[in-house]
Amino acid sequence: MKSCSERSQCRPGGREGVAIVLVLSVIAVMTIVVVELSFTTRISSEIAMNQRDELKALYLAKAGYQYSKIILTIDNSLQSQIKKTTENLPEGTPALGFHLWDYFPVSYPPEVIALLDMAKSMQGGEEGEQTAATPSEGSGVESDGSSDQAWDQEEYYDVEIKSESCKINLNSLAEEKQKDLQKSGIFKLLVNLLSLEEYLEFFKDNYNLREDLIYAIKDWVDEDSMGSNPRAGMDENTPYQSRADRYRVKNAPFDSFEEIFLVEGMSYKLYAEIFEKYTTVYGDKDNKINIACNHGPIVKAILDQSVQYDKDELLKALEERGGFDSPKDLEEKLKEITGVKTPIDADIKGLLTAEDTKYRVVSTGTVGQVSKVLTTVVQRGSSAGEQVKLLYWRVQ
Ligand SMILES: [Ca+2]
Repeated sequence: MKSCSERSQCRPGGREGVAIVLVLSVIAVMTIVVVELSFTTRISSEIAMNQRDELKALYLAKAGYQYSKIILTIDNSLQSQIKKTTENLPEGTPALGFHLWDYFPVSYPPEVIALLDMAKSMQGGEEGEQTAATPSEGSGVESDGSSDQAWDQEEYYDVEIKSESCKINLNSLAEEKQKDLQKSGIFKLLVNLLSLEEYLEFFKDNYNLREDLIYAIKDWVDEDSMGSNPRAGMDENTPYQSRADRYRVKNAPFDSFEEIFLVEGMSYKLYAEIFEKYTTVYGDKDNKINIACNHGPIVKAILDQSVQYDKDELLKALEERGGFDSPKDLEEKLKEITGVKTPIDADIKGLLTAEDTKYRVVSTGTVGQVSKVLTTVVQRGSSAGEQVKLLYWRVQ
C-alpha cells in the first residue's frame, strides 16, 4: 500500500487540479485576447463609420455650394431684370431689394429645413440668422410614417449666403498713392471705424495704434518698401526685423484673410471684433462697399465730422424711417435727421454703392452627429447668366 507521507499525493484529484488551473489560465488568456480583438474591431469599425460620415458630410456641403452657385447665377439674371423694370419708375419709389435666397432656402431637403426653422421659431427661438438646423428630439418634426420621405432625416445640407460687398476691402489700400493716403476715402473710413466709441477700449494703451495699424496694412499690401506712417521710419520692414521670426512685408495683396495676423499691430481681439466682421480681402481691386446691407458700425464710420449727433440715436432714427436701400436714400435720410447738408464724408461717399458683387457662401453638410463646413467667397459675373468665380475655399 502506498504511504500518504506527501499531502499532494494523498489529496483526491491532485493532478486534475493542476489541469483545471492550466485550463482556466488558457481560458483567461483567450478571453483577454478575444475581448481585445473585439474592442479593436469595434473601434476600427467606428473610426471607419466616422470617416464615411465625414466624407458624406463633405460631399453634402459641396453639393450645397454647387446649388448656391446655380441660385446666384439665376439671381444675377433676376437682379438685371429688376434693374431694367425699375429704372423708369418715378424717383422715390422703394427699391425692390431682395435676393432669390430670401424666398427659396438654399438647403436640402429645403422643405424640411423650412419646417425645422418654423418648428424652432414656434418653440420660441428668435434666431434670425439661418444656420445649420439640427434635427433633434425636441425639434417637433418627426416622421409620422405616412409621408413619402425619400431622404434620410439625418443627412442634409444647409447654406447661408451673405453679401461680402458689405465689407471694406483692405487690398484696395494698395491702390492709394502714399502722398494722398490720409485724404483717401478708404483710409478715413477705416480710421473712423476703429475710432468708434465701442472700440475705444481696444486702443486705450495706445490710441495711435488705430492709424498705425492702417498704415501697416497699407505697407503690407502696396508694392513699394517705403514706410507710409509719418510716425515710423522710412523702411516699412523695420518693425518686422526685430521680431524673433524675422520676416519682410509682403508687398502684394492679401491672398487669404489669415495673413492679416502677420501685420504689425494686429491682434486676435481686433480681428474677431472688427476686422473679421467689417473688412475683407476678396475681390479684384473692388473697393466699393454696398451700404444697403450695412446698418451698424460702417454707417457710423461714413459720417462727416460736421455731424454732431449721437451715432446710436442716428441709427435708431434711420431704422424708424424704414432703413435705406442706396447711398442716395441714406444721404437723404441723414440730411433730414441731422439737418447737416453733407452728412456723409465727401471722400468716403465715392466708395459707396447699392450693388452686390461678392458673396460669402457657408455650406454645412450634416450626417448624424458629424458636420463639415465649407466656406467660400465668390464673385458674381458682371452680366446676367455669367458663372460665378471662386475667390476663396476652406473646409472645416
Ligand atoms: Ca509695401
